[in-house]
This record gives sequence, C-alpha cells and structure tokens, in this order.
Amino acid sequence: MKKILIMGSTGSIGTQALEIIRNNRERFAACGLTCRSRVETLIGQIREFSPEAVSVGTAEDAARIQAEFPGLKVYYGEAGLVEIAKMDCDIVLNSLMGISGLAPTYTAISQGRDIALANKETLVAGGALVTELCRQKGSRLLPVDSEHSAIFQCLEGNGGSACGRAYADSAESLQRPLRRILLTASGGPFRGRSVEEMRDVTIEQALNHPKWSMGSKITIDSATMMNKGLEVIEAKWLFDVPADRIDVHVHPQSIVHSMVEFCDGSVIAQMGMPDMKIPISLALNYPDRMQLLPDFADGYGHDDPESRVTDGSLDLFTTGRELTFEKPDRKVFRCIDLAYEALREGGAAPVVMNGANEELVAMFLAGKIGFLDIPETIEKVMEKADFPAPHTVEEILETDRISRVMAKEILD
Ligand code: MN3
Repeated sequence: MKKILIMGSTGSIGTQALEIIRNNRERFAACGLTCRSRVETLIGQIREFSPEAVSVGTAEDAARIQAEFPGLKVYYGEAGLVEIAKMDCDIVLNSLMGISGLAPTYTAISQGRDIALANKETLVAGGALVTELCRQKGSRLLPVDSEHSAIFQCLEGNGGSACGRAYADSAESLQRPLRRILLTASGGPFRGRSVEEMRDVTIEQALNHPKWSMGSKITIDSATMMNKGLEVIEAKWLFDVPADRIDVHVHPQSIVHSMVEFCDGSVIAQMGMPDMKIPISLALNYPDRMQLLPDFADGYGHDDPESRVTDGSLDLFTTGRELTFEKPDRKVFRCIDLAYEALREGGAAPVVMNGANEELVAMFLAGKIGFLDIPETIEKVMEKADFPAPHTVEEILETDRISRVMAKEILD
C-alpha cells in the first residue's frame, strides 16, 4: 500500500489523482489532502478517502473541518502546508499552484520523500536548491508535467534516467548520449496571431485552451506561452540539460508529448492522448505502469487493427493522422525568450521572472490589466531587478515578494 500526500487535492491534477486512487484502493491510500479555498470539495474528499491529516487556507475553515471531523489532524495557511509536508507517507504529489509549492516540497524532500511534481514553479524558482537537496536525501523527483513525463520515459534505458536521485553522480550524466530535448507545445489559444491581435483578448478567450483542461493560472501561462518557458527551466533542472539543448516545437495536436535526440541521430518520442492520468499514474506508481485502458475482449478481429482502438487509446488512423510541428513565433510569444534569458542569467533571474509572472497573471484574471501587460511588464521587471542569487527558501520567497511589488508598481 502506497501512502500518498496530495497537496492541492481539489485542483485538476489532485482530483484526477484521487480518481486513480478510487479505482485502485488495494494499491494506494490518500493519507493527506490540502486545498486553499474549495472547502466543500475537500469535505467530500475527507468523507470518501479518510485521510489522517488535511491543510486548508484559513483558520476559520480549519475550525469548521475540525468540528466535523474530530479525529482528523487539521492544519491551515502557508505554515500548515509546511507542517503537513512532514507527515509520514511514501510519496508527495505536489499539485499546488505557483511559488506556494516551494516550501512544502523542500520540507518533504528534507524528510527523504519522493515527490511527484506537478508544480513547475518549485523548480523554476528553486531548481538548484531542490535538486541539491534531492541528491543529499536520496529523494526522487518524478515529473507529472506531461512533457517532462514524456522526456523521462524517453530517457529511461538510454544512458540513465533522470530526476534528482538518478543524477546523483553527475559525472555520469555528462557522458550520456542525450544530444537535445525537443519540448513540444500546443501553442495555446492564440497560435498564429500577431502581437496586435492579442492586445484586446478577453479573460474568457485566454482561458479557452484548445487541448488541455487545467487550472486558470497555467491556462493563462499557456496562452502567453510562459508555460513553455517555465517548462524549459523545469527540464533543465529535472534532466540536467543546458538551455541551448532544449528546443521548443509547437505541435498543435498534443499527441507527441516531447522527444529526445541522441548522439547517433536517433529520436525517441512519447505519444498518447492528451490525458493527465497517464503521467500522474506513472509518477505515483513508478517504475510500474497501471492499466488505464481496457484489455481486449475475447475474439477481437485479427484483421482489423481499428477494433483494438478502444476508448482512451491513441487512434493514429483518425486523431493522430496528421501530426505537425512548427517553430514558435518568439517575437509574438516573448515569454519563451524571457525564460531562456532568465535561465542563462541564472541567480535570481528565474525567481524574478516567475514572481512577476504569477502576480501579473493574477491581475489579468482579476480584470485589472490587459493580456500583453503580462509579457511587457515581466520584461521591465527583469531589466530593473538586481538581486543577489538567493541561497535559501526564505531568500527565494523574499525575492519573489519584491518582484511582485515591482510588477505592480510599474503598472500603477
Ligand atoms: Mn506541460
């Protein structure tokens, strides 16, 4: 029985993870759950999964849940997330939103836990710190992000896997045959538009992602393509690959989830329907795979390959008949280059970029700023910011905080 602490259990990744647990009770238990504001959903989850501990956003919500579930350990606030991260479990699924994922992840790794990581901001802001702690503690970072799960699967058995523990001896990683990562991107809802055509887009248009249904922050990040920028940085830390070996490929069908190129010219791709249950279940169950597709009934037709395509499996005769790849328009989607710049500059730069972005996305979602204010203001904050490289979680959070203030001041 694997005990899973799900941080962010009421979000898109969290609810899909619970669906996997619901269907595999003999294998998994949800020992801890957290949410920020969807308390009603959390209460339903507590009834169904009987966790030992939960953490919520506020003291009032904590008191309410404690009254209803007297035997349950209830935490709240940012400190509550760090406290619950210390609990005994086999794996922590971090599907928190934004920089709030950093401190609890760091705490869980300090306890030697493996992390199923869906919160890319943790690595964007704290990559050096988090991967170093993984090496010290022997913790694994198992990617849940679909592209990184793809890369992880492509690298397996090809000169070493990746993620924290496997790269403990990085002399070995330098000799592996990996040449390049081909990171795929759907292109988001505004693919093919000019900068001027994006100036007046509405919140609803930006939230209308063509392929993936996700939380609002990551959906806006996909629309600006900052999501891909964050993923370039995430890939750098997970797989120990320099930025100039990570190439973004826009692939609107979202069937190829990423690829790796080896020194002999061989390219391996991981494909599948765009379904987050695939990477979630692999991270939770690694190194085993789970049966997510129905097996064949007896007597299926040997002469008809289409009869083997069942609900949820990849049908290359229809869905996958046309797979296309194109270069991202980096002049229009400035965020990609901003992320490469931040990665090259290193130190505080990725923290500044990430903090400004998170604040600006929240302001856009609140209807306070326009869509293009997001990339334009991030760039200004990055130009202006001059912080020393942060060396602790506290210093990262402080740099994040000031970067947010700078973003707000520029727009005032
Ligand atoms: Mn992704």
